[in-house]
Amino acid sequence: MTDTRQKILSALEEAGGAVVSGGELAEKLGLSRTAVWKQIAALQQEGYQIAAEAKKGYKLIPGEVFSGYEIERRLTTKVLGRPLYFFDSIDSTNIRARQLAAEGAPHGTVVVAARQTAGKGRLSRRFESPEGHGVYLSILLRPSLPLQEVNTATLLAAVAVADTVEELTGVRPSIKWTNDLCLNGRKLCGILTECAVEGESGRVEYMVSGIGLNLYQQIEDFPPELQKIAGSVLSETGVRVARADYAACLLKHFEALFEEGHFPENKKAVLERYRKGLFFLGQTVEVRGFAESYPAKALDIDDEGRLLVERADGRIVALNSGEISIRLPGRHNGYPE
Ligand code: BT5
Repeated sequence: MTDTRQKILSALEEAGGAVVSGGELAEKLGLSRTAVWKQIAALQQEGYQIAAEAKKGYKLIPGEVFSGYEIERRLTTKVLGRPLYFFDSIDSTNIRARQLAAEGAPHGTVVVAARQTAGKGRLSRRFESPEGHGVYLSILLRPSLPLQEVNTATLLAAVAVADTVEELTGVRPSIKWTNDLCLNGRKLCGILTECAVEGESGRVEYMVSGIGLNLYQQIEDFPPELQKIAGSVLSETGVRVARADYAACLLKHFEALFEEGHFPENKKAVLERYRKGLFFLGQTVEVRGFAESYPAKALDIDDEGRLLVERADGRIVALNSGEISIRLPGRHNGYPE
């Protein structure tokens, strides 16, 4: 957003909903009244509701605007979101972040969208990302991490989202291994981490942590096949907070864990917080692999972020997320996998 436009917006905001005359704005900014009017029209185009009152001036009508500018003005981070790319609509923020990575975009680059037409879940599943209902965001990281640490880095994202929802609503979602966040058994958030690895050295070139968070849907807004399993922060807590606040708050929490905590030096602490958030440890779950499905008791997460389960014959196995999905007994209504 241009400097002049920002100044006009600030003047309208400072007026707290009162009318500000065009002449006053023009004088303050050294513009003609026509130039002010053009800037107001541009602000309206960007989504701000501004009423023009004949012979009086302009007033800002409160309302949520989700844009790159609204996120950036709330950012408290040093690294994440600098730079930040915002799209009203895009195929997938993960796809865009990977393209940017290939073009040399720096560590900390963030891509945010108000809507995705091809939001990706794991194993080519689809993540519903409708306009006006959530935040879809990807963070590009260029950590110097060995490949085996990438898995635990993905768990960090779940802790950061839980911290965010808790800060903004007072309610902490639980984590369903590996990376779904749930409230009242409904999935609010999915996380997809993708990475590029150099073949010879096994060095991680970059990773993209993609986070999709349902904020405002009511259950009937979800497609029928998701109505028993999905929820939004609003449907489960009754709290509605602006999407720009969520995006900025999420980047703050992610940065606190990843940058300030110097991941992986703080890995133990991250894993501890992750474990605390998990909601089915100690319970019997159904493990569904490509080849077989079996009941097992969920015991713990190991230091690589794998789920340790005890099979009926007493054998303890460590499960990787890519190959396995978990169902809770009694939730065969299609509980999120
Ligand atoms: C995930 O996969 O949940 C990871 C989703 C990651 C989405 C973010 S959005 C920003 C970034 N850009 C992308 O393109 N992706 C990332 P998975 O665990 O495989 O779960 C997918 C399954 O969740 C689907 O098969 C549905 O059953 C369910 N699902 C789809 N959309 C949902 C939604 N909006 N809310 C809750 N559940 C959903």
